[in-house]
Amino acid sequence: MIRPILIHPDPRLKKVAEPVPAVDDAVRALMDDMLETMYDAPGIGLAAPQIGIGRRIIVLDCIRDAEEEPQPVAMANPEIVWASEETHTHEEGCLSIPDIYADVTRPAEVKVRFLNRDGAEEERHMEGIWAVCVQHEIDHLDGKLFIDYLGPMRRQMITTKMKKLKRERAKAAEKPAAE
Ligand code: GNR
Ligand code: NI
Repeated sequence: MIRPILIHPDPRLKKVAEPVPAVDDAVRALMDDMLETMYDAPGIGLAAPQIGIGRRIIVLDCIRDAEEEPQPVAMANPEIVWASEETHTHEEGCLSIPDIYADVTRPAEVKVRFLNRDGAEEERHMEGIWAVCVQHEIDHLDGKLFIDYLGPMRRQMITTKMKKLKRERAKAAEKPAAE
């Protein structure tokens, strides 16, 4: 099931998410909904708070080339257990902040420990766009957005823009165009 994605500002995007006690069928169903929602958007990652669920669950698939096999990954309770000294700057976007892009500097490589879809503990070394994406998603679980890395002026401008976008969307939903 495709779930609606929350748009910033929203108090649910600012909360620290709770760990899942175990990966059960309900968690697996949520992971599947999140992957479906992410592919539909389309995006390369999605965190549960973005669909209003305050649980530490993320999904990602950074394969963007349609010729390549998809590589869906679902993680519960992900933790960065190691980060490289070396950093990389990458232009980031967010499904909760549509059409806004900005450079963010983060560790270039990370090692992430998590529970996989089968509930087994797994560790993955990630680099390139995968490292960018997993750090962006784990930030969501801590109530953090990529615009929090920008200066206060730029962040405020983006927030104002998003409030306007939300108002316009609410209005459009209220008064659907005649068909
Ligand atoms: O789809 C997404 N693209 C993206 C591009 C650069 C850095 C991070 C991302 S994640 C984003 C989807 C999203 O908002 N996940 O939380
Ligand atoms: Ni995001």
